[in-house]
Amino acid sequence: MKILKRNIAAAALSMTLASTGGQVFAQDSNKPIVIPTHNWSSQVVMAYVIGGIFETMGNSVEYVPADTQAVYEAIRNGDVTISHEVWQSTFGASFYNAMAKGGIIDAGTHAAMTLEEMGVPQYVIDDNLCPGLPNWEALKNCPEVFATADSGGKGRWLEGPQSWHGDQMPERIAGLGLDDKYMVKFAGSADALWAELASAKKDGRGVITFNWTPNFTDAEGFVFIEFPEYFDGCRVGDGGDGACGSPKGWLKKAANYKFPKTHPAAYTAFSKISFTSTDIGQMAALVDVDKMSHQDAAKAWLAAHEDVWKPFTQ
Ligand code: TMO
Repeated sequence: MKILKRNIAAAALSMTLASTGGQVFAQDSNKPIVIPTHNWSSQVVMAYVIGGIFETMGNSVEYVPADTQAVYEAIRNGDVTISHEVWQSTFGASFYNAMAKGGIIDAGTHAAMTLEEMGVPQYVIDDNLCPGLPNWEALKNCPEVFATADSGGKGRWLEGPQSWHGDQMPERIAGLGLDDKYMVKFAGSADALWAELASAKKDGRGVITFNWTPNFTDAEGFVFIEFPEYFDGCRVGDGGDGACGSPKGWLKKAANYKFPKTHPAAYTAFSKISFTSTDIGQMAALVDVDKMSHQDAAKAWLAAHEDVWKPFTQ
């Protein structure tokens, strides 16, 4: 009993209390909050945006480049503190696999709805380069429109880096019975997708690439192909035949399970953070259209949108 009492007293003493806007927080640890950076623009800008928000609250932050799938295991183990863009289609499985092992928590969902899907630039539809698009069945009649020098006479799907999806797109092509007419090429980077879209537009030629929304391309117009509707279990990795499109999905935040305890004020702010499609499109455009560095883009975004982020800290 005596020992128990002493422990409680010690715990009470070590908990310095701070008050913000009516809420009382135990003070955040001065250990850095570790934020991962990945290989698409909005994610990196948002890393610095959220890090900047934490810094205004007196926290220290650290950025680490991280693999987009392995990061959930790193968060579970505590090597990385948060993930601020958990896209359902590409990373939902890795997130929930890590959660099932214990150590990673769901820290809420952004307002933005997401889609990560193959599609074509708006002019492909407007100029009727493949009549019947965006319905996927139209693809059967025009592989030659999407053929390139390296596609062996088939139509080419330019997929993102393989670390995002694994073999889902080759498996989908097979599942849909399109494999005698289409092939997949993996891009080395997001920038390679944007370079190919720019080059195809200059020539007015047909092109199919992986893309997603929210993104900077929303402003110009990008049309996602409409595949058979997604359902749980339709992918080859989940036991299905792969003949389905991507889910109209969520965008979540994740955290190591100790983060609410070590940094209660920062965690509370992180749990409130909810970006819209507009916010995320702006973050990407500052880099991919305006050609700013990720850090400068984050600074500019924070300076211009205090009305959006200040309430998360209150
Ligand atoms: C994860 N991503 C937004 C690139 O599809």
